Amino acid sequence: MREVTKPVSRRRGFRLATAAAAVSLMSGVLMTGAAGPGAVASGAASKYNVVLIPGLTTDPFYITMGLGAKQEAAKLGVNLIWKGATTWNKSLQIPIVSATLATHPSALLIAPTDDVALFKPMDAYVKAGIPVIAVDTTLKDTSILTAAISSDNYQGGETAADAIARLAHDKGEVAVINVEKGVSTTDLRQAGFLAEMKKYPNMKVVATEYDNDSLTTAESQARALILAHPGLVGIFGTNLYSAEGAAKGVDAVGDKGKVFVAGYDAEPAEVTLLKQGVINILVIQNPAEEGRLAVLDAYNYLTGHKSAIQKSVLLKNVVATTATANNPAVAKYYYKTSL
Ligand code: T6T
Repeated sequence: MREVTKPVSRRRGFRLATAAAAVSLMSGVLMTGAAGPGAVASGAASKYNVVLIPGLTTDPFYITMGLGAKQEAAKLGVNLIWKGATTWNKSLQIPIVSATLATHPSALLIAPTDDVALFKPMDAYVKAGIPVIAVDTTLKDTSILTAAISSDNYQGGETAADAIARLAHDKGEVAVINVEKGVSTTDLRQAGFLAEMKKYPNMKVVATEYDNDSLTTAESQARALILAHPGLVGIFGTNLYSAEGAAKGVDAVGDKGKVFVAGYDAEPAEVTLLKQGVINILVIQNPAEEGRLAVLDAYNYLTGHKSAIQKSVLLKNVVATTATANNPAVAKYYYKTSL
């Protein structure tokens, strides 16, 4: 029988769960179960168990996404289960995705760590009649997805290129420190950066490194890049760990203000480096909103309001520079570190 709940509009503002929520904050487990306005009756155990599998559970980007998802779940009366690997690694994520299918959740929200390797394990849900929503990263073949929610990653890469060019007066050598190939978000950021750099005839991209999401690897790569390329004026770190590692490498060799760093994301250590002028610009995403929309899409699907779901959403980025780092309009987007 079809549910009689009304579809919940995606435009509705971001609202914190209040008294209704008996929210469990334990990692890897159920995070809510209380009813919100327009959702299941207060006190009733939710019949919807929605699983959120992030790229990794320890990354403030995904923690902030988890918070947004948790708040929306509390409002809608959905049980949210948060689980995943503690490091970025498809061979760790795939078994978690596959094992979770045996629990028969109502919906899967997932940031796939590889745009091809995760297809099969995600498709197994679809074959079992469970909707799958990609949040942050996505697949190459999106045909199995109920929805995909991300940021404008290509535009973020372009912004990073323009920022370094401006700081370096449109000339010099630059490098990219990326995560690994096959990650939809960071691949697009790199593509946007490389394409935008072509607009500057006196600038040259001399290297692209892959750090496997390791801050310490990114740091040594930055040091090595600086040694190998005396004309280096900028590094683009395509995600949180790449950016923070790049900045630490630049700082360690005393090249702050000589090698400009454009980074992605905004966890506390990055924000400190931004304020110190080691990182010059951060492209910040809105992971809380991504999490909120993913839960909402799942809810609308499960309650028979599929027409309220937008198949593909790209959220706008926010840019922070050393000059604007303390501006509350920017600072409100800084990431959280605990659920
Ligand atoms: O930049 C985010 C996310 O968007 C990306 O897909 C993977 O890296 C982060 O989680 C930051 O570490």
